[in-house]
Amino acid sequence: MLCMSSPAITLYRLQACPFCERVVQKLEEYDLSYRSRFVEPLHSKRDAVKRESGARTVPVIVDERTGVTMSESANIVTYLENTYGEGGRLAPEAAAAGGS
Ligand SMILES: N[C@@H](CCC(=O)N[C@@H](CS)C(=O)NCC(=O)O)C(=O)O
Repeated sequence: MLCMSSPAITLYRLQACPFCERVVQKLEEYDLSYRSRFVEPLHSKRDAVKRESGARTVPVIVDERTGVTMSESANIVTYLENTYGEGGRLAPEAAAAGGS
């Protein structure tokens, strides 16, 4: 369930991971609040992320607003652009217009 104090977006990430930083940059560009979950550096111990996405690589994003769970940084960036970027279906101007 969503509530005001818990961000809709969770980012599974690793310190100093350039793929994760690409996603962070996009989230910040769109001023989206998100929660970071830092995964175990050891690949074999990444069960939490494997349960979410089916893979052990990060970044992984879980967006409770849309029900999307996704890995692969390039796909995540495209998803964020299409959803929250200019003209995106949940972009601020679409929300302000009361779009469905
Ligand atoms: N093609 C993936 C590459 C992601 C990737 O290689 N992430 C690293 C961390 S920077 C990882 O999780 N590698 C798996 C591993 O370390 O076993 C993407 O663009 O998201």
